[in-house]
Amino acid sequence: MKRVFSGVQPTSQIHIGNYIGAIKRFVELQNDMDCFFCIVDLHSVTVPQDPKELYENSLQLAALYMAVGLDPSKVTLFIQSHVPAHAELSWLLQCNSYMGELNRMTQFKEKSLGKDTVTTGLFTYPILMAADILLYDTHYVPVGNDQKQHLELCRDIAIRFNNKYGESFVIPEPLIAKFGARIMSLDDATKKMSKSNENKHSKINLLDSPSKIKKSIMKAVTDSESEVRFDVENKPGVSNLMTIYNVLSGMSLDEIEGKYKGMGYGTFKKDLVEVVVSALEPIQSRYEEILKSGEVEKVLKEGSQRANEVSNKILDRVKKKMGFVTF
Ligand code: AQP
Repeated sequence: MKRVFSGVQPTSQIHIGNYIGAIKRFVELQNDMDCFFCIVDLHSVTVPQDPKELYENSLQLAALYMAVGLDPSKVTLFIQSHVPAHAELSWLLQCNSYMGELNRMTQFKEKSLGKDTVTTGLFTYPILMAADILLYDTHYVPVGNDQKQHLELCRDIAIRFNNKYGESFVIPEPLIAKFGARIMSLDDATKKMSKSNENKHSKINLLDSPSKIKKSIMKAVTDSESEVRFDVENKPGVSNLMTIYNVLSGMSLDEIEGKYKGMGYGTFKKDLVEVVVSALEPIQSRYEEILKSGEVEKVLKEGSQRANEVSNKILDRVKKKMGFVTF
């Protein structure tokens, strides 16, 4: 069975960009692949976190993973910091990668822009991500489009390591959807929907109430025309809303265009509210049930046990190749 690894940071609330670009796809893969899905808490502390919020967000994300349909009897769900091999392999890979490579990472440039100081962790973040993936002999990594460059770096590091020390790592392939891999911000369709955007109406979180969803969609930027038409270049706002509509309802773009021909944006947006609310309602009620059931802790403990078993073997293999004494 091919292996899949991916992770989400327990930072702030999870939005529909994270869902459509990554988490929804995790659910689609769980029946056919050996999947490891991680709450990447070590990544989240590359920028300041309130300890209480980090704790709560980590458990909430585990409950959300299950609420969207990830079945713990099929997939391994775990918290990154419960598997020390991630940090250890990250160090070994840091000693086999170069400043120049990291200097080229656009996410670091964006996240450090305008800041007086940034942590070294933010700079070396992509190496930790490479360690996460390579530790599980991963074949496929489902991620949003913003992670493409990090995945390329991961592959470069693995290929170079294999050439230097002999076959050590499986070379992973990114799984980036052709459609929905970059959901844009509702207040500025030229930027990706982002957790860190301070405007709460720039995004729809998975746990948002119907009235908040309605407000955010009704406020979403469109353009001065009134035609519901998919044209990313000239109509980025409308095209983004159509993408969300398409992915959450299953209706094709042609069908959406046909349905709203001559009707303007008002009706289209009102229906989109319905589409989003009905897609999120079952997730939200299941989320509440899971939180009450107390099963999150048990799932995470079992997940970390399996993740430790699998990753320790691979770490051992890598350390032997590098010449570390192992017994
Ligand atoms: N807008 C997006 N569209 C599609 N996919 C997205 N992802 C993130 N934003 C979008 C994908 O979600 C997965 C988990 O992301 P993360 O928790 O590691 O992400 P993040 O990139 O920190 O999330 P944000 O919202 O983008 O946070 P900030 O505000 O810090 O920039 C990944 O697979 C990611 O590609």
